[in-house]
Amino acid sequence: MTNKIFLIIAILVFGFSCKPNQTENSKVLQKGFVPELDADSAYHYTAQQVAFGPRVPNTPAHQACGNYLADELRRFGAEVIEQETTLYTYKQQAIHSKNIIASFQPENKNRVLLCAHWDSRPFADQDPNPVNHKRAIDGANDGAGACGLLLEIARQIGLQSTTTGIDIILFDAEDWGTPEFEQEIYGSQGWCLGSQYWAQHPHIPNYSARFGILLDMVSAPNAQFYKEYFSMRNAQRIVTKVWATAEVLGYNQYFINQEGPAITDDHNEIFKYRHIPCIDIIQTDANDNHRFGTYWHTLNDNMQAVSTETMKAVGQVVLSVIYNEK
Ligand code: AHN
Ligand code: ZN
Repeated sequence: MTNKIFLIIAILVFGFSCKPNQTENSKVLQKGFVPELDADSAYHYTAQQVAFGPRVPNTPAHQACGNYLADELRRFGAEVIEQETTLYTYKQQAIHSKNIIASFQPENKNRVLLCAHWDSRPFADQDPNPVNHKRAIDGANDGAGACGLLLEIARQIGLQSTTTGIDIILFDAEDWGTPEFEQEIYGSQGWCLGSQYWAQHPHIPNYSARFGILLDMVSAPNAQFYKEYFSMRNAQRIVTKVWATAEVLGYNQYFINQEGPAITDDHNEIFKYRHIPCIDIIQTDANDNHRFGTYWHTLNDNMQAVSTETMKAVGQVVLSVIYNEK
């Protein structure tokens, strides 16, 4: 055998033997850099929001918290647009709404969208005690937790940039859906007002992104996230990627590999008007008819409903997905 032929054979044998025996899941995780999410920092940003009091539109707490969120996102290096408008509730009450849009690498055409709602519900209409039904909730898990996590993700992006551009949108006026005590009069509309507005009036004409991830109620202790129905229908590829990433990271007690219920939420507005495949990571309880956990729309949705373990799981999965996006 000549040296040349030997060399070619050696290269071929070496090449094939080095081909990694990849499982479906290990393909989702390349070796690239992924920062470590600091769950204590996410918890802190959550507590800061809750400390303003319920962030109900048309209240001073809402206005102050909106300014806090926009200022923090700017401090992390994002370009921030505060999209303010008047919207109308199920009762046709005018509310002052502000979507907060934070962009990293705004000139980059390849974009990923992360979002959550930052308002808190004006009614604890699921509270076990009916005297509380017209009181506003802290919304620690339902609102603040997801925004706290997105602030921490923004801080990480500011320290070490991703390959794609990232937009973080904090929607307002998500949680003004017709309360149960008034459903007979008004029907069941009124959710997702801020995202409906943004999706029809994006901050950039014809705005698009490769995909979107909505976080909603992602901080309760022992939360479980099922593959939500509309996410599967409209963005199955993203659902698969996110749940496979969770599995590789060892978070499959949170991210359950089963299909879940169909949920009215901001992701559907984004798909409907902007045609961006968008998933919803949202807690449901399979043992309770897939309702959203025991804190949901009650006065118990306070800082007790926030766990750094759950936030770490969700935040690390999201970071892994966006830092592996080339
Ligand atoms: C419904 O209750 C129909 N959708 C849940 C949307 C929501 C409320 N997310 C948080 N709060
Ligand atoms: Zn809610």
